[in-house]
Amino acid sequence: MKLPWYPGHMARARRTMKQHLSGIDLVVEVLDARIPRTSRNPDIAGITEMRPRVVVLAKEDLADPNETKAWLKILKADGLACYAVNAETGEGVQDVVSGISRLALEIMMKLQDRRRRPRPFRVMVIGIPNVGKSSLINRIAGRKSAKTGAKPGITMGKQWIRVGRAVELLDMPGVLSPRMDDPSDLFKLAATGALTEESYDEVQVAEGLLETLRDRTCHTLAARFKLGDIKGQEGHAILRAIGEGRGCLGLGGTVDVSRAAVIVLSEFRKGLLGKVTLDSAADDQREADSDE
Ligand SMILES: Nc1nc2c(ncn2[C@@H]2O[C@H](COP(=O)(O)OP(=O)(O)O)[C@@H](O)[C@H]2O)c(=O)[nH]1
Ligand SMILES: [Mg+2]
Repeated sequence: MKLPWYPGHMARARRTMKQHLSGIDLVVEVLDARIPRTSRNPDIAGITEMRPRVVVLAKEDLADPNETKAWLKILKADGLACYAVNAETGEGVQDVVSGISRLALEIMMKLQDRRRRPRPFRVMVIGIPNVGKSSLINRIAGRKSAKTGAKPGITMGKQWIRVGRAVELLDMPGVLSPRMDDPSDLFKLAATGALTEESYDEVQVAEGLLETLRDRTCHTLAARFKLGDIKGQEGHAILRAIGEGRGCLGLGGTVDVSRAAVIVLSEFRKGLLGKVTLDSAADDQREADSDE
């Protein structure tokens, strides 16, 4: 798969993020709950210059709940505060806000001990494209405006959103590039919608995805597209059957697999083909164990 837009675009985004990082006390790292490993920038600690971090697994509504539990456990074992949320509906966001406020208080107490002047505690949200950063920021901001209503009084720089009493959140998210070490990373990023459409072949990705779904959410997949027995079937055969069923016909009545692929990817990303996590927590654990 080719990645025409990533290198230049991402290098620029990273520079912008680095500029905003000065004056930031804590970073909220947003990961995609379906790909907690692949959606994480491998150099996250270096990029954030070792600032304290809170991890948010967004799109938890689309991920396998058992995998999400296992991933939260792994992240917590690393000493990170972490939360699973639906950034679209706001489910779980209140816990993130409470967690940030608690950490802010702890860190500010330490700073005060060193006789620093009290100042607002500043937070930045970062993550790869399309992971849910803006949705999360909006949900946090929405909670705040719901609380204060239209009451005038508190004047804030327009770049900052107040969270709790002494915490401010930068309203501009930092964009990071994902892990892209091997083809399976690109497949996962493409399937979940983290890559622009022109950077991958949708038929190839849909076929790979269908084989994963065949093994993971077989009944949901078969019911959704009214398929017969798909056990052991290859991706291209399943895609063809889906195209036929949905009337994706091209010239001369042949099945238009491109159109079928677009349907499969779009329905997967809406969660209509089951709750699926593409990065297995158990695999990550095994890797970590063999590293020791
Ligand atoms: N189902 C679901 N969709 C989400 C969630 N968070 C964000 N989205 C959707 O994912 C897309 C990208 O979200 P956005 O906040 O713009 O991502 P950003 O590029 O990281 O700022 C949008 O269509 C959102 O509605 C979530 O937790 N669950
Ligand atoms: Mg955004």
